[in-house]
Amino acid sequence: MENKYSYVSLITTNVYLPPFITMLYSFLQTKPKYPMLVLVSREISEENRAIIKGFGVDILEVPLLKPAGIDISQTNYNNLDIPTFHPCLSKLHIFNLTQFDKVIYIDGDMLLLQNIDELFDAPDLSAVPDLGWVKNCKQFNAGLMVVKPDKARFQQLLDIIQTYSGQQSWLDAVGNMVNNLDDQQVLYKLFTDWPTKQELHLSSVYNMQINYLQRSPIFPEIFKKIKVLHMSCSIRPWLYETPDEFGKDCSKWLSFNAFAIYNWYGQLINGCIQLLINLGYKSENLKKLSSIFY
Ligand SMILES: [Mn+2]
Repeated sequence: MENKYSYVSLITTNVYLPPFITMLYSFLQTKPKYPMLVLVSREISEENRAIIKGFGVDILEVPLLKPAGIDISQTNYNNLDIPTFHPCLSKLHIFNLTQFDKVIYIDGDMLLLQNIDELFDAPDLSAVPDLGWVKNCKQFNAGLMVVKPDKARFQQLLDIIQTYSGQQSWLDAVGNMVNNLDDQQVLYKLFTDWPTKQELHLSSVYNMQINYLQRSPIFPEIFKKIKVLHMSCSIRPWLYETPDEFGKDCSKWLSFNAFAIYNWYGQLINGCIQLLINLGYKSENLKKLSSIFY
């Protein structure tokens, strides 16, 4: 019998639709051999679900995964200023999708530049080592993951959320004190031996984080090889009203290389926002997005 494979992504707030649709559009441009399933939380409006489905993908509603102690009935999930609320934890639902033999998870802030169907041949828990955020950290970046869903493992991840959610801060995988319970922190607690499993370490072309590019001496050669670009830092082009405003913030810390790519991505997103508005998308306060990192 043929294996059941699917790409999966996640959206939990309506304001995240523009970058999400930009990812989806770029994904479909690569002519993937397998379908995409979009996980949505109940906060995603009917109108926005219809827009997502209009791209020919399936959607599946999932409950939000969150640290303990938050009253769901009192929470406005589009208000991302709640410090203890971490929508990215809901990404862990991918481990529960046992209707599939294997899934490839893709973050909504990614851009697909080339087809990546070959990753379905990669082993369970393949991902790209995350060398950017902490020196010598050999753990993975959870923006793109190859996962074989497994209910027992999903339960283990839920248990970890429960265990750590009551705490103010704890030691992360490399010994730093952190106070945010995000998807990566939870995954690192379970997959502690990942750094030593070389066979799971994918090439960085499958998850090239934008802030790495400014340090790359071989740019632009490497850009031609990149398959998936990850806008994984705090400057998000869609948060700015004008290119000038955006440029001012970028020039503080991004190299010209990264700025050029960011600017190009910003224009792509703006095009998608226009398309979405034509499809009936209500433009909300995009600046609310600044605290989302998935
Ligand atoms: Mn991301």
